Amino acid sequence: MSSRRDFFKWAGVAGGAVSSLTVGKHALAGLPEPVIQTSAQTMPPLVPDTGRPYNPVVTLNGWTLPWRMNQGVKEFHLVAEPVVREMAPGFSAHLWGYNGQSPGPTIEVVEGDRVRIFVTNKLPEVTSVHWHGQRLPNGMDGVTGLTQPAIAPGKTFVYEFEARRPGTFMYHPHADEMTQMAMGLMGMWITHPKNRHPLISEVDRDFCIMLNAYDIEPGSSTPKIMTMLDFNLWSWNSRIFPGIDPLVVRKMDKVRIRVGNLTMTNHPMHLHGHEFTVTGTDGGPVPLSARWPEVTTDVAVGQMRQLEFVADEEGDWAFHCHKSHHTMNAMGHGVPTMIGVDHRRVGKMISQLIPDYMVMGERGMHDMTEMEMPLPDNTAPMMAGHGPFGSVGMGGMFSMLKVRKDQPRGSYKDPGWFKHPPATVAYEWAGQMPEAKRSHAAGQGTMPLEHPMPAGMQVQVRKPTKHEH
Ligand SMILES: [Cu+2]
Repeated sequence: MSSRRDFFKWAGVAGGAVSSLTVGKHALAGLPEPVIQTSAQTMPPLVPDTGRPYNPVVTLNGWTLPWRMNQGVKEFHLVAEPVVREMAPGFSAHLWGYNGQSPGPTIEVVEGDRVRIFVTNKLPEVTSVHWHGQRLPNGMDGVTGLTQPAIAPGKTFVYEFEARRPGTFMYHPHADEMTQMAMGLMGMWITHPKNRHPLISEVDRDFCIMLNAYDIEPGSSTPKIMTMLDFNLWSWNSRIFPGIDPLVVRKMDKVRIRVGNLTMTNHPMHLHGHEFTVTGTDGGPVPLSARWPEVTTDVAVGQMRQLEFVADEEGDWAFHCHKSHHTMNAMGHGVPTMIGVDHRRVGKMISQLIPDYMVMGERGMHDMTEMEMPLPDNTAPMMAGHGPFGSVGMGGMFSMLKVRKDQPRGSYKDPGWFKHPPATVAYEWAGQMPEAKRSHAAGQGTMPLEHPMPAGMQVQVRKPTKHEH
């Protein structure tokens, strides 16, 4: 639900887009009242009704912060506060965020805008806001102790600077960062170019994804803040699949996806069915001569990347981090590999002692996606998400690019599952299975070993069960 306060007047919904706001003159002398948003739904783009028109971004399962114009200055009010974030249906986390949500709302401005941001601290400890990647006066950079005093609980600070260069940015605290970022305190910032820019294309759809990660013990709801590497929830905008909305586009739309990474590791972002180009990084637009096509691009910690492509293939295309552990939800890692182990007998013995005991993993882990295993309350299933052909077996940093030729222009409504044309879906072979033939080259490498291994020697490899630092 969003609270609409007196001097933020939403100018109505038109064509799936919300117009930005106009503000009563009497209030301009004071602090703008904060706008709060607690719904985990993707909010329609906030179309500006002042200044240079631009095609606004869509933050998946998030929203854009309304502003007011005050004598030529764009004013925003951020409130750092504890929030409850539904990370997926049936699983909510107690996080820290801004204006009711983690991550905080996306801030969207135009190059050359004079911006004033009021930051109120409703956290139990000091904070500050660093405007990651921006050109600004040193004293506005938001590093506690270095460029400003800390914002004490209950206090409000004012940041003011000109949005000097266009691009994708982030904002996050620079005070007890380990705690505050582990708790979800972060957001994205988009600066649109002032004029047509030779290196920044105009696109039909412009999506924002903040990569973040949490360590929340199954059955609990507050992240462990001391975790350095072994996070168990890998999220986009503090949501995990199947809680992440699809990226819905119309066929032949030019699409931009902006990704920022504030986790503790890198994420190779992989798109199916299309090639994209990285058109922008933290430092700004990439020169045309330095661009190349890719299907996976790594986004390292603290980086921002802009991926662009024309969505010219219809379908439901997976889009995900390619680290396979990052497309799973809360799980313990101290589990040995059980593939090939027949432990039916021991399973039977244990279940006499523990009736709910379940043998798992002896055929791989896909069974986990279909088992109705009893989970503690407030726990996301490890791999889930139901597709048209059964369980998708994914969690974490996973969603879909849904390309449809009949998707209305500007509509982000989920069109449902793709209807595949006849004879275009992988199918089961129903004929005879021929005998396997041995390759003639078997056993005759081009570089034969001088002392060949004794016949029948086998090596067993087991993944370590603990991360060693
Ligand atoms: Cu990842």
